[in-house]
Amino acid sequence: MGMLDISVMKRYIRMADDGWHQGWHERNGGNVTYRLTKEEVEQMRPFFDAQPRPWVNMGVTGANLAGEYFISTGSGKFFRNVILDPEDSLCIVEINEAGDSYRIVWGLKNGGRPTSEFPSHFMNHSVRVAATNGACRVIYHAHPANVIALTYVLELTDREFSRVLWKSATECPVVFPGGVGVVPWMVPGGADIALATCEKMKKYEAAIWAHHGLFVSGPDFDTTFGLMHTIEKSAQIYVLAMSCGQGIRQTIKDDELRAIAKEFGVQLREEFLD
Ligand code: 2HA
Ligand code: ZN
Repeated sequence: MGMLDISVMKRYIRMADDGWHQGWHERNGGNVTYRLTKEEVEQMRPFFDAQPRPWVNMGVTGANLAGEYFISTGSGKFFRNVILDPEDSLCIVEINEAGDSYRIVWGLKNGGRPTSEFPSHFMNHSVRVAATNGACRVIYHAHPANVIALTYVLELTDREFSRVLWKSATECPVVFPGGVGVVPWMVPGGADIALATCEKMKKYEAAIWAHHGLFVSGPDFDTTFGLMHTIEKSAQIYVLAMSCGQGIRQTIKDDELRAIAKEFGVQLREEFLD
């Protein structure tokens, strides 16, 4: 029995590998963080380093995440390599009591630090934990090609993207009835994109980063990966349909979206409907 035999670690690694196989993680693209439950932390504690690494101030504060632990991909690490050597690619970090610093307690055995987007992930965990009464555990960022392609041709508004995605596959309004947010192009890795994403994630479970990728959240790996997958597949269908060269001849009508919502008992964001 070791760290890599623990169920949550296996499921985290499988998600990273699934993302690689989907083609969403060229080179070191993308990152994923998972907020461990108290029980999972206790399962893992025997395998933590005898000496944790020094505290690192994040420049952002999430008071509701004080004392939490996260699994994170490492900065500059490739999703493709996670399955080969998790202890080189991943780390577990502990958050201090002020909620403004982390320290590595396991992993990144050859050195390194958590993902360059860790401040973004951390702040978005803080926002989503508040928005979901503590249910949110996963923040996942990837570079799915069809979603990115649409940011070159659609109007960069929450309404436009939500409508196109809802109408490009019938299950979409059921999977993300709240719609998706759109963040304009920004420099990655900094505080500005973190703050802009947080503003969207107060309302939505997913935010598109123009000309860059997609940022999603959820309570577990299956739901979060499934949300990324569903949004990207819907974008792919729209791209395929437009690629036929004659435009969209027919699509799901707004009242049909309302009918789906009624049947499946979900609340669509009404302001996005005509
Ligand atoms: O990890 O995807 O946005 C590399 C990135 C940064
Ligand atoms: Zn990225």
